[in-house]
Amino acid sequence: MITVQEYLREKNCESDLADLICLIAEQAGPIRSAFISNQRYAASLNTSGEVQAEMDTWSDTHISGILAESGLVSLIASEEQEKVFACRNSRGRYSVVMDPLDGSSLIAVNLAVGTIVGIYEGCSVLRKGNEMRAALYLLYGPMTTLTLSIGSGVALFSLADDGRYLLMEDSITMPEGTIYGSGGKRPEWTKKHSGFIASLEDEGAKSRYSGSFVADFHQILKYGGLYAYPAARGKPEGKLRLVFEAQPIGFLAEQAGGRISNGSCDLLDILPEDVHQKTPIYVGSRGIIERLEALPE
Ligand code: FBP
Repeated sequence: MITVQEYLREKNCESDLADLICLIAEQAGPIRSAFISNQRYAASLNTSGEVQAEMDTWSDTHISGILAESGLVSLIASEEQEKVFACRNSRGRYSVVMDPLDGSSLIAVNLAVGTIVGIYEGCSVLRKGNEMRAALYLLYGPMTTLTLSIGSGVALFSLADDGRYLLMEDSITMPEGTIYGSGGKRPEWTKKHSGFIASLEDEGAKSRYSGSFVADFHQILKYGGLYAYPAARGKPEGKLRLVFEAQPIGFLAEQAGGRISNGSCDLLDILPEDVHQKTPIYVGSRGIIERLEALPE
């Protein structure tokens, strides 16, 4: 079983990008260890007006601190920080966008949560997702796993007891599957969304929705199907963030042969106007997304 370092070398990944990816992956240990003493909600709101969990702010401060000291990063944009952070005296080649702790509402009930990261070359974060240089997520479930793409397919690594990330699966392809998970309140779903979910259910699709985007996506990556957090009546922008959540996950989905959409077009082609911009999200098997986009509004 090869390590993530060996995998990145074999893929001729630039050494500073490989160093950055491994540095981020190494934070899974400290983050997992912090769960036990950070179970409550903080008294603060993030820019999206959501109450921050203690682990949201703990992970944000921890990862941002590590990145700022690394000399590899020039800009950091985080779901938990209002402003984009410019790393002092850094000639770092990369800019990082991140959701430091996705699914934080599940920590207190001990369900799988994760960290989502997108990496761009250069010093700007308002970029189209298809310009991403690499994307990854750490999943804190029964195992700690790293799902990664540097633009040449998707690979899955598992954290071993000795701290090494070992390759479990390479060149992952998302199958056409039959599971679905949809966020939002059903009475507030649009007619198009309700109809589409009903059509999947009529075909025998099974519901799988945990409340953690990264954990639910990981299931879709493995078995195929659909994760959706749609627009709601009177809330056309949906809930999740384009830059921190949709683009990195979308980059991985499309590297595995899947697709990401806002219901009518590819989210990786959208240029964000604001780092905290929200968007309806549909991510999953290519066939399912193309069927959705072919439907009239
Ligand atoms: P954060 O925890 O990073 O804010 O993520 C948002 C999120 O928790 C997703 O992980 C999840 O899919 C969704 O919101 C759950 O929303 P809801 O509680 O409305 O179903």
